[in-house]
Amino acid sequence: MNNQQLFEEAKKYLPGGVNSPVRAFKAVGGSPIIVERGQGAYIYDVEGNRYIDFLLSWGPLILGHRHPNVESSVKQAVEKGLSFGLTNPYEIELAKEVVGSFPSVDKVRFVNSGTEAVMSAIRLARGYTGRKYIVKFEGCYHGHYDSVLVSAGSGVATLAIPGTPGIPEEVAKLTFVLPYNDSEAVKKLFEEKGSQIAAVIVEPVAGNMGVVPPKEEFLKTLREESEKYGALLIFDEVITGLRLALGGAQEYYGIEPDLTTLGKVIGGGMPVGAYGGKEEIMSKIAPEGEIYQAGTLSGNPVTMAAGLATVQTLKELNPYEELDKRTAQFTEKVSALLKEKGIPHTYNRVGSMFTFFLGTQEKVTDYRSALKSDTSLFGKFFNSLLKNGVLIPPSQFEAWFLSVVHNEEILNEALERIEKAIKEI
Ligand code: KE4
Repeated sequence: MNNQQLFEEAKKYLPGGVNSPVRAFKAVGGSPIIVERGQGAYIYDVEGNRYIDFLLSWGPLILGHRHPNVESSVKQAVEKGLSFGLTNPYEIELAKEVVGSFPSVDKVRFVNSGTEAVMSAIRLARGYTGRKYIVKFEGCYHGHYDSVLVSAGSGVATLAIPGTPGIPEEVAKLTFVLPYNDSEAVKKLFEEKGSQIAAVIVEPVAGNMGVVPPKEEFLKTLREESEKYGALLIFDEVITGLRLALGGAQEYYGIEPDLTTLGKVIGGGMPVGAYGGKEEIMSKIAPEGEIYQAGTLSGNPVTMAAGLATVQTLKELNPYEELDKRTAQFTEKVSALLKEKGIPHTYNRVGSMFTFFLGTQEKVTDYRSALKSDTSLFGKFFNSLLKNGVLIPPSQFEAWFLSVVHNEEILNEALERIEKAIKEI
């Protein structure tokens, strides 16, 4: 069966034919591709079409598809069994690596998704502080956990409203939503409600409204204000952890949070999440402390083996400077191609994560400015790229990625294909 037929088949058994909404290509139109396999910088659909992959599974594949170190480590683990429900050496090894890479993390707990990491970190923050309110930022996504799947209320610092049916307003009302990069709004909210706030959670570099870097002072303000009022600062580094640096955005910007959530890269492509922080806070988690959190497949040996091989390979390669340079050159060239064709756009990049916002030339510094982009033009761009063998995220408001195997030759081929795609928009 071809892509279309398989998608029809999928729709008989899976809501919308997918296991995660964005995969249905609703934001860009057209019928989604069904992926048969990946190799290095490429993925192949069931029809055998090859795409240069800038989606990279939404972030985990910083080493590209099927890196030999990861694959052999997973094979070794599989030959010993898939799951034991008791502690195995791999999870101890990976915990050691995470603690070694993040100075702010004395102890870490593995879970099975970024959502689960965020849910657990917020419960821990509420249990540790005895407070119930949390703060998040418009345009930031922290997984599909009720307390963070909320939208901004009417005013700036008003209580949130449910982001989807199924979330009781009583739950949404325990979350404040502020504009990203708005330090004044942060100071004002803390002045009014600081003593009731358990935690502030932030993507230190936003990836889910498209890439939006933190303004000078923003992260510092969050650190100072939360410190001042006894709230915990949670850096959601599910995307940025081991992406921007081995120690994530907190290393990159030199700001230490109280808790960190991780995912994606630390599982090397296998289902994973993690949360960690200072001993003083993490010691409150069961069975050491009383705040409960658990999971059948947490610390799964095959997942841990994939993550361990990924982290160890990143430590060997230390690819961050080279990735930063190569991505800078690549994005400059894509921008030149768009300019040549007279397509209005702006782009943001931090290290090897970046987003082109089409149809707008206003710098994108928060969710409101991101919304100024032309999503139907983006849809045309996406589908023209796909037809020319280039895969980017099927939504304007996501991050594109490079991997260590996106070498000069592949990027030059990508640029030729992008140029052709732009001409065909
Ligand atoms: P998961 O539960 O999807 O593993 O992680 C949730 C999450 C938490 N925090 C951040 C900063 C995230 O970016 C995510 C998940 N990212 C999206 C795409 N940017 C996942 C893609 C999808 O939902 O299919």
